[in-house]
Amino acid sequence: MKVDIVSIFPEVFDVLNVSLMGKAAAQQLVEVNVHQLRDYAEGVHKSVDDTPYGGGAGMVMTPDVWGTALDPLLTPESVLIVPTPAGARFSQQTAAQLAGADHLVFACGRYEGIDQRVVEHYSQHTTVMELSIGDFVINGGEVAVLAMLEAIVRLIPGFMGNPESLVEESHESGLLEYPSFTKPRSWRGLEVPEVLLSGNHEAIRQWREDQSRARTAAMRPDLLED
Ligand code: JEK
Repeated sequence: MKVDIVSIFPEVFDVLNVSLMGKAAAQQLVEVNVHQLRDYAEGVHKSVDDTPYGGGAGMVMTPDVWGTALDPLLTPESVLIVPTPAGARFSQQTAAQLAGADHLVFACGRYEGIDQRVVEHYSQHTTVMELSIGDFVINGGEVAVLAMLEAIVRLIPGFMGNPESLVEESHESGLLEYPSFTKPRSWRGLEVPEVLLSGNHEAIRQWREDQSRARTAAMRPDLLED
């Protein structure tokens, strides 16, 4: 998979060279290229934003600079992803879908976001997805891209030779995870639940299912509504 990221803060993505993404790159499963949007801006000020038509607070990123940056990156096979608080919710299902793509391009906005004509224009040429990582507001697309990419890359077939945990994930029925325990058996007066030491695999499976249901009811009752 090839990934291009366009941002006015490309140094944010230095973090991709560590841990998870670093291993994916070493295995040559993913190749990430980060581009400075300002390199495509004109004039001495290299301005990338302007005041919003219709008025209102803040600035909007101009379509011309985004067009100049994105034109050479996009082909009809690319998927253009635009993080925005007004996007569809990015989910595990979205991550699994995008893990099968050959080329992802992420357009990281700042300020109040990107002139909507950028999405309108590229929708005529490629698949464009406006995505949000959750119902809260952050200052730009960069951190959203880091979260999405980490979720996507760990699902690429062959990543870290780790099919087992992914098989378990695919079996999950929309419930929250059961709690996990490791050594020591006793820690600061707190014991590991007895059933996990029993060796009774059916009892363990049943206990974990009960824990998942109870935890989902307490933390995420919305997941049980159907
Ligand atoms: C991309 C710029 C910042 C801040 C104005 C007015 C109510 C806010 C854009 N889950 C997510 N949250 N935030 C983002 C995200 C934020 C971004 C950009 C993604 C580019 N910003 C910003 C304020 C406003 N809005 C109406 C909401 C817009 C995100 C994702 N993914």
